[in-house]
Amino acid sequence: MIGLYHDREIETMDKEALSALQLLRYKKTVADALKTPFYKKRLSNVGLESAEDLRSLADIKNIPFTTKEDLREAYPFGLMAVDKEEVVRMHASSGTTGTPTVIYQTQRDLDRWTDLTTRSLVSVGCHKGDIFQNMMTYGLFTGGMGLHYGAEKLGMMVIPVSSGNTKRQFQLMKDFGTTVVHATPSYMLYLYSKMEEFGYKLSDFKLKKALVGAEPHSEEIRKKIENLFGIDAYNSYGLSEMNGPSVAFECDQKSGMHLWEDSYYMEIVNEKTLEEVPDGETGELILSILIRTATPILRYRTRDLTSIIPGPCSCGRISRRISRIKGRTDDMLIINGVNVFPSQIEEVIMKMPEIGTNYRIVVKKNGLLDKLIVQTEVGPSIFSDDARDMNALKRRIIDNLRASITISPVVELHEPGVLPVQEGKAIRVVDERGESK
Ligand code: DLL
Repeated sequence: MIGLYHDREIETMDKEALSALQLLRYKKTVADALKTPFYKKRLSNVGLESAEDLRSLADIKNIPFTTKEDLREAYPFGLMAVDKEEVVRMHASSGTTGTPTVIYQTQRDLDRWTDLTTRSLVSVGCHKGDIFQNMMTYGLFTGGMGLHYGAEKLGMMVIPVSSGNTKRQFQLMKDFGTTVVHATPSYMLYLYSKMEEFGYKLSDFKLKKALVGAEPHSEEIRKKIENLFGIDAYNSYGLSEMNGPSVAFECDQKSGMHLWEDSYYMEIVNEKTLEEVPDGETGELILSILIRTATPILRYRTRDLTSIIPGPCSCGRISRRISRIKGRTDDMLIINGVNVFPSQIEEVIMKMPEIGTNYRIVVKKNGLLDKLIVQTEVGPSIFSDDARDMNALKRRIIDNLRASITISPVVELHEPGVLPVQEGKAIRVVDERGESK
């Protein structure tokens, strides 16, 4: 539905007005950042002693990047830019190693984030009267609470069920006539695979939309979710350092995610040279948050690989679109010297209609060489005891994968429901090579 906006003025402002707003907000963020010991030192090293030293958006390039390690070193209070009494909420992300990174918010910071999430929900056609079942984890993770308040503000009825307890998810979906769900894409597929076992069928539900995010997924996975449930699925991107969900969100055109540029300043750089890349070229997404005073973060290296989609979107929104996240700079596997992104494997197997709803990539040492194993479930009607059928399918998967990643993996086929599932983000890659890789 083109022309449905939450805040038409901001969402459709012209380029000059947007740039002026960005500069104003960037200066304010620098002024906040200078109140923290961390940035005071960092910025004075490059001669930025006051916000007024930032004269144009071009000057942003002189600001040093901020990394996850920087945020860890600043734990717990090194990046708090307001009095502790002003802070009303914190979120944290632990990642896989050690010290968490912490983000603080004032009430005003939260209000602005909420407004963005409302905007995102409106952009995919959600409205007052929708029943919103929030299957993302509530807690220090931002996925649950992040969309919760935006949905309430829009007037949706929120079912704050959080993640897990699949049987209960079905019961709530049926009894309350859920129209919109928010979940990880892997959980949506798992949900579908369990429907029959728990005694439900699609006609029990009134589901129309799924908002999926928090983990990488291919266009094939989106299509699978849409086809299995007979609904629309929209991609939602965010990270806790930038508040959480609603950094970038697809609109109803499903042609890339609008990165809300009035609230985040984006750059896409070559991950090695750290120079900006042209539109359309893939690089690492660098983000500065423009709408938070309690924890300002400038030029954050997200490690996420994406590109700017050139040209305007037919929905009329000014914020430029980024492509689906293609991987992370740190998730590339090197298998016997060949670079492989897990997303390449997913794209190939999920295109094949025989493949079920779950898969896993395992890498092992086999003597001096690496061994790539692709374990995948097959659809319930496909799995058979006939070894010839299964071997023929394996052969086709191997051929398709070799055409894309140039190496032949070992393929293991499994019955539906056999491979492990996570309540939160899916763990798709298990690298068992240890230090020797
Ligand atoms: O995952 C925030 C979020 C919650 C986003 C709910 C969307 C929906 P973190 O736990 O800090 O925050 O993880 C952030 O997850 O840097 C990406 O690598 C990945 N990620 C998030 N959304 C997507 C997506 C939340 N749509 C990290 N596609 C990010 C691919 C995603 N990767």
